Amino acid sequence: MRTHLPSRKVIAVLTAALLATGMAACGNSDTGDKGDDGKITLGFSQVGAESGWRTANTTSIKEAAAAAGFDLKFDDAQQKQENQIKAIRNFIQQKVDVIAFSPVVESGWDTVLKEAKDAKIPVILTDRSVDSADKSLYKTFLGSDFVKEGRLAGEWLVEQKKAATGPVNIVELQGTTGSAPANDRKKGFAEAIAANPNLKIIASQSGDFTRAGGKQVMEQFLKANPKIDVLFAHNDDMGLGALEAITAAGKVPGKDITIITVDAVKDGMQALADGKFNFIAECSPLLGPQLMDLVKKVQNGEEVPARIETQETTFTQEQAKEALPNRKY
Ligand code: GYE
Repeated sequence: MRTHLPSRKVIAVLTAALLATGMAACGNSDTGDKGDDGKITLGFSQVGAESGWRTANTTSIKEAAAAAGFDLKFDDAQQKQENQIKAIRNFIQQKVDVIAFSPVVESGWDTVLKEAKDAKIPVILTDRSVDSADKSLYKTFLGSDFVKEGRLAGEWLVEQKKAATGPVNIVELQGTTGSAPANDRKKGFAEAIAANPNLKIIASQSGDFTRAGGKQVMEQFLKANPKIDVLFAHNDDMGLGALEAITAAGKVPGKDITIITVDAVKDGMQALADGKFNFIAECSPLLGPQLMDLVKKVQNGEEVPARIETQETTFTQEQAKEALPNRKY
């Protein structure tokens, strides 16, 4: 019987292989290793639960992550940037494979994004963007063009009021102060209505994207301004809150005051179909499937486009009546 002792060469190869395996196990995110269960771990920091849009967005993300077989670590920041920064730091510590988040405000992210980059964890922005000058701090931004939404709302109003000979008084309910959708929708709307000097924004204040905020600020607007012709609300929820204030003030929403909003969630579409709202610029919250696709690509080291824009439309009252029965959220 002959026994084969391993040659020196074979031992050297085996040792090298063992070392390589050991190294891979240490550097989870470096090597694309997916942890013990082989699943991709995604850390997601959500803004909060401030609106119907946000609830639909959270559902979309949770469902898509489950369908993709990811291990999702989900954190709700309750509309606070400090909570989001904490959550991202936790994700870094836990060595998740990919971090995705919807930044509540635009500014103040460079430090934590740099920490993720140093830890070699790719970051994807979804829904809202950041104003960081260094674009290498994140891989891509998936979301809507908020300036366009504001512009579409303004253009519709310009068309409606083209015969106006006197001043048309507009009040504006802004979204969360410092957030990309509030900044951009305000900008797009203002640019569009500049086409008609009769259209004037006489008051503009944040209602924080919530129904309660919309109601409260609209009450103040109504007290301070005897003649309000138009309300532009940066989302459906604030518009829905404002409806209560308008009705309580003895005015008919959709008739005495023209109401334009953004989002097109089910409750907003219902108000539009009922004639209480007059126009909605759509903003889609169903970002989950596209986001998971990007997570997979980024995890595999594939190149992804720097910006992916959501496809959206607008709704009149008639169009809302048609679309409502099939509206999922
Ligand atoms: O329009 C609003 C939500 O960031 C696009 O946030 C999102 C906005 C959405 O609270 O309803």
